[in-house]
Amino acid sequence: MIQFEQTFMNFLLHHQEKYGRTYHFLILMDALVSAGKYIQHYYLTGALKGHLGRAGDINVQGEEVMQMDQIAHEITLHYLRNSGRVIHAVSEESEEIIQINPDGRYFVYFDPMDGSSNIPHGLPIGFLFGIAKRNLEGPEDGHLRAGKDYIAAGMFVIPTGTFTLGLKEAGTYQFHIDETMNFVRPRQVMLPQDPKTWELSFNAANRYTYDERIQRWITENERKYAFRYLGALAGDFHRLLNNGGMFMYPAIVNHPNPKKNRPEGKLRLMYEASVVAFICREAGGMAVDETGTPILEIQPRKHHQRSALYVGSKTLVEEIATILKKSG
Ligand code: AFP
Repeated sequence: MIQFEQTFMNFLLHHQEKYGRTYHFLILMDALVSAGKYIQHYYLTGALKGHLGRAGDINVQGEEVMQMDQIAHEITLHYLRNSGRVIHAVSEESEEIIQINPDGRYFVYFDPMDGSSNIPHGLPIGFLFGIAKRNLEGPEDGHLRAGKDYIAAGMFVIPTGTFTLGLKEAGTYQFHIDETMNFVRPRQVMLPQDPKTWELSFNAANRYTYDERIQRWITENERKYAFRYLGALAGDFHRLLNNGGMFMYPAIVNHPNPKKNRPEGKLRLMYEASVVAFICREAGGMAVDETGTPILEIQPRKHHQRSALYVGSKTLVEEIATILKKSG
């Protein structure tokens, strides 16, 4: 018996109709989903084609390897340009802000291949993006938008074939890729309330480099939860959304080699922390930085700004925020 599935595009058309929205967002989303599928394809066939090595390596055909991150960046830019809807884009793979179309309607902030240490192993990586809309009431100055001003944020887990999209004040939905390369079977995701399935996710090797208050919290609480860490935010956050708990990448402030401290955190605010914070808010959770400030409230000063991140189930993140707001 054939099981007919609702496609992502059909879901989105209905969403736009229900909320009286324009077709412009559909065109932009079509571009991002096309990019997601192409990146998925390149990643799946990358080992055979020799794309999973480091840039500068020579593959079996004797050609110089183009890094997967760079391929993913080029694919995404191609589709964003083609959409005609994007004013400028910020990409993890580009030093500068990429000016695209002054008459566009949206800003897109993206990381086309997040979790690069997984690439040589063909393990899951992420393609993360946040979208903000231009000022439609008056002149647009092109300033960088805080997460609270995003209208949508999404994440592809590649090559697993899952796509998660948070829509402003309308929830978070997950889709799976099918054999025809369509994302199908929308399912609304809410973080589970019951702590029974909650997990903690952080790089345990960094544990003793965190602020003492965070170290203390870990010691007092870790036995209550299972522990999982993949090293690619999309994969770790995907688990978290379904199981609940907290992912954290705290500031590094007690490294034995002070030069290796990262008081501002490691993750990027605009296309990592704010993306998962937005998706998480729409799924009933929250996210804060090292000062306990909600990630979505942080106004970026520069496009590659970093931030510490605590994201997940509200009670856990609120507990951490209270600790961080008290002086050490
Ligand atoms: P890379 O893309 O440089 O591997 O960084 C991935 C990432 O930004 C995020 O996806 C992970 O959660 C985090 O960094 C992993 O960092 P550690 O390797 O320090 O644990």
